[in-house]
Amino acid sequence: MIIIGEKINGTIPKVGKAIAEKDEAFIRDLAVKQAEAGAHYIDVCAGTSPEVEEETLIWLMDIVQSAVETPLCIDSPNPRIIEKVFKYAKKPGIINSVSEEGDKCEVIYPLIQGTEWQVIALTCDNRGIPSDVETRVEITKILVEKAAKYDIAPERIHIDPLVMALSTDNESLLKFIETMKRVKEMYPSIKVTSGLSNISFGMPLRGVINRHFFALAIYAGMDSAIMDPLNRDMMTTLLATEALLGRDRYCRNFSNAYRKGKIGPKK
Ligand code: THG
Repeated sequence: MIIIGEKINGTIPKVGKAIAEKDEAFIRDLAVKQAEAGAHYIDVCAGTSPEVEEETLIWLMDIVQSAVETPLCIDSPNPRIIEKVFKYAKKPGIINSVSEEGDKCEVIYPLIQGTEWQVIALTCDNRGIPSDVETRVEITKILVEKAAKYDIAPERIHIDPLVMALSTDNESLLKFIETMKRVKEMYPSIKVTSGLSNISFGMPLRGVINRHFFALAIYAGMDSAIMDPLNRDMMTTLLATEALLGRDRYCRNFSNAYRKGKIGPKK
């Protein structure tokens, strides 16, 4: 599982406060802790007003890059902001995200052409977020075909089918899995990703729902997750599920993580 650490996000109240107060140590600590917990990429999202988004992102990127070697996942709804901050990244990471809304692909794809950058592609367009499998598959096709024009191969694309809340769509997980299967049939080397908390909106025991969603999505072939690697229960679910699926020889990862106190009850 490719882990994209989500904690440096200005929409989380404590992080928003740290950004407002220019608390460098707080951000640095989040970067170091997520890297130590196993994040392969560190998501940076300003979550500020548009006027200060660019400077905030650059500030966040600088702190993370001076604290850890882990590559960035640059998270902004505005492709023009991503275009502006892109040059401050010291090594290839992930752009979060493009979609079929507006001219996102036309701005981002040329930026990463001829590089090793990857991109998260959301299955939505100017009509909004589809809840059916068919439209998600159709949008995926367009996103991948456009990418090919810039020599961006499917293996550099993480499709994010934008999971709906289970409380509003009872078939949300089933549709996510069906979309993943159809997308991978078309493009076997493509990656599928998701956040892990949308599924449980409006429900009690959200953590339980999120973790079981994760286990089932892993089984169904999800490649990457935008998640909190400091959430011990979630990391326990990840390692347990991978062991159960025969992806952890001699259960070594699971046992080592336990021995080091990374999973299970806090020592
Ligand atoms: N898809 C893509 N990008 C995304 C999302 C997605 N970016 C933003 C968001 N969704 C993912 N990021 C977050 C960040 C923080 C939280 C949820 C999603 C959050 N954090 C709590 C905290 O840190 O205090 C609790 C986390 C926990 O312990 O589980 O709520 O869907 N492409």
